[in-house]
Amino acid sequence: MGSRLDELCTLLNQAPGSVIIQTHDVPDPDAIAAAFGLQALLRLRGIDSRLVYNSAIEKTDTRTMLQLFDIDILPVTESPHLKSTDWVLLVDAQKGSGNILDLPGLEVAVIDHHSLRAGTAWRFSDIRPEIGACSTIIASYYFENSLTPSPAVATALLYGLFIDTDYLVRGVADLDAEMFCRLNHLADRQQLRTLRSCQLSRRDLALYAEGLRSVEIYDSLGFLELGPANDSLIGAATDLLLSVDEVEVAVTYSTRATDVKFSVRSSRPDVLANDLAKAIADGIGHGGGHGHMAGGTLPLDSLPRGKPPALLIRYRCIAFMERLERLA
Ligand SMILES: [Mn+2]
Repeated sequence: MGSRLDELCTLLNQAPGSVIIQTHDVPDPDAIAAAFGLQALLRLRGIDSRLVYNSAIEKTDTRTMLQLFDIDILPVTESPHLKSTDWVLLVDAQKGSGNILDLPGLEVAVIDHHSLRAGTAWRFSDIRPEIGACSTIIASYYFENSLTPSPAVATALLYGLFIDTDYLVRGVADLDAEMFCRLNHLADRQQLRTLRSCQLSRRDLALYAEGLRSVEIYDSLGFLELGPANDSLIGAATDLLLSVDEVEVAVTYSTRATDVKFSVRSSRPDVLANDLAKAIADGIGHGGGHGHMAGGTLPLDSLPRGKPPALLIRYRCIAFMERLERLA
């Protein structure tokens, strides 16, 4: 029996055109690390690939990763070479999840740690929702095949693992902990400190300051409203809100040019963040993620008239919590 990597390489060796590794839109450190780690791994097996993402890289630490590790990833808009004969491998995302652009090529393979989306056929799939970071799965492909990641790949994967698991406290599986130990031997500590020290921009800080004044808490449910902010900042603000003593379920939202972006965190085992995200977006947008960490988007033109997002989101969250209590 070959390994999963063997299986993937056998498939990709039949590609009629280029192999493209695609992350979800607005890639975060875990998505970038997983794509970078996989590209280097495939190269060890003689398979060349190109990295592509859609939209923007918004966070300063994610941008710094590209420089620090010399990661060659281009936005779709700067990738005119994309063809319908390409084979696309998705990392940290799945087709149809609302946060991934459909490229001209054929999506043949996926490696992800989000919950399985039904109705998509893959020629290779490794979807493990119980794992804390996609970087962990990529790291395991190295060690299972007795391969050693380069210091740059190990450091990137370790940072991706840190960010998605909130420094090993959120959704950590045994495999995450094991890969932490193995990557930790190989990673560059100074580079990790560099990344840790550039997570916020000054503009982010100003948005935070304003957002913190908006916090409202009802029982264990906390709300925070941010000005027009990027996805990563919205996620980070929700982590901060969850760290407030009384708050066990945290919801942050931000009204932007064309949509309302929201993020959900839950430390309560009976409240699944992804279920709450789906309830918030029900019929008007997209929502999903993990049990501890989720989010979604509501396009502005799909919002019911006369109901400001702040009211709509509060109403839907409170209704969700009441429904849970009735079922309990
Ligand atoms: Mn991830």
